[in-house]
Amino acid sequence: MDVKLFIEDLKGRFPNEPEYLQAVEEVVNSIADVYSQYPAFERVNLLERLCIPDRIYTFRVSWVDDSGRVRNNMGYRVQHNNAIGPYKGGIRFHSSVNLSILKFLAFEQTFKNSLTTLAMGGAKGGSDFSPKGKSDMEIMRFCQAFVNELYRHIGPETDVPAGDIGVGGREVGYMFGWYKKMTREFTGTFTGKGLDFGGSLIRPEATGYGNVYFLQNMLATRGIDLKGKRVAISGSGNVALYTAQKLLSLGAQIISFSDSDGSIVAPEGITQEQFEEIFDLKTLYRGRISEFAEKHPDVCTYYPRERPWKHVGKVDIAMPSATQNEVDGDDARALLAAGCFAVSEGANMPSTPEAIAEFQKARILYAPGKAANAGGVSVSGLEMAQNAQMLRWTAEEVDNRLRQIMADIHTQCVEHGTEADGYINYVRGANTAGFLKVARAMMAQGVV
Ligand code: NDP
Ligand code: 2IT
Repeated sequence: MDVKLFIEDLKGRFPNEPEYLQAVEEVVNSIADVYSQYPAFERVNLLERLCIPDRIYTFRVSWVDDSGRVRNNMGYRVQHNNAIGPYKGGIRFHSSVNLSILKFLAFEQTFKNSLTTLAMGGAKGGSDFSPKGKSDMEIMRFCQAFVNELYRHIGPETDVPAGDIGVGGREVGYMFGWYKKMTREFTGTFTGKGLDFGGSLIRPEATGYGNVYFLQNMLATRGIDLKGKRVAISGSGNVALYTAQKLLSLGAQIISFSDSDGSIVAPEGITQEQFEEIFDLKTLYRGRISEFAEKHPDVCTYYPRERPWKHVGKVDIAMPSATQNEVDGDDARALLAAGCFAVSEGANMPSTPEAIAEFQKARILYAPGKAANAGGVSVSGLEMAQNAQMLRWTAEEVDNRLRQIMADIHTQCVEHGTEADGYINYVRGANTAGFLKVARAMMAQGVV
């Protein structure tokens, strides 16, 4: 297969979708060798069918704000691939959302879900609606208007949405409520639900905890312990906060957080008490990270409009947990110069291709999001299993299964990504393992 020709063709057909093309290019480059070993794949043009989503729904979402004005946003659901299970993936509400971003996320989700060992296909949806500064009732009306269009296309065995940026327990609750009203059915069609109506214990924590478990597996390959390590985190939402919570419990130091307005850097690390203050600030009060810096100028410095990476000083580990393309080549070089020897991605595609090349050239431990952040969707899969059984498992049981799944994902990366010199190329490993399962299923199911 000619990778260059393949990518050029996709670029010609989807010229205005840079994030989608970036995600596809990375995967296609790393599976090209394996793909070529199976001529049967090429005969049925399997790769193209795997890269182009099965279908995309696009719709207008009209809702009424608190002043009585009618507002219009765009809504989308990208159903990428359901060869190994029902479509599954989160919903993102953020002003930056467009089709390119949701197509990249749905594409990545397909490989990630394949790695989880569970039966889930790949999807993603969302809207350019920004929840920031909206009242609770505005959020509710928006969620209802969004689901009023979406409900026809989803279902417990069809497509199961969940949270992502800007969508947490509150939004999932409102969407589930409207879905239930429209369909007159109580089913596990959304995951990340409240604990009283079918949600799974550990789902809120799962992405952050899972990323730390994956990191521990990576560190173990070099005999390194987390205790005392200095960790730079970006973001301060669901993924960032639970990553920090787990890291603190294991004795690591948290050096930074960020949000879309700027970053805080605490050179001596933050205490458990300070973490709890940040947790409440972001979850209970929906505040800005700058408010913590204003209150604690002795603990940290605030860098407005900056990402943390160039300001963290000496650092051992980076866990980008905000958004795509938030670590560029310069950031990667700054992290390496600061002593960083491991990067484990909580966000989806946070590192640019140039940054990934820097990490791999330096032979540091580098885990792409589709492996490292798969804990969230894994526990979503466990929530689906519990809903289907009408049962709820204990926190301990879910957490143990999560640990096992992250270990299994790590094993798959080692199996498919170990290079001749022993370096584990987690990008190649994750892409290859994720690809092969979906590819085998597609081959078995014919051209559909
Ligand atoms: P949240 O909405 O809870 O938090 C997102 C955080 O990232 C906030 O601190 C937000 O700041 C910041 N952020 C968002 N967009 C930008 C931007 N364009 N520039 C700078 N900062 C930004 O989302 P999650 O924590 O759930 O998601 C974070 C990342 O993790 C995303 O990439 C998501 O796709 C990924 N992910 C999430 C999973 C989950 O289960 N929730 C599972 C796997 C991956 P602000 O508040 O200012 O917007
Ligand atoms: O990117 C992701 O894996 C998520 N946002 C979680 C998706 C899910 O269905 O739980």
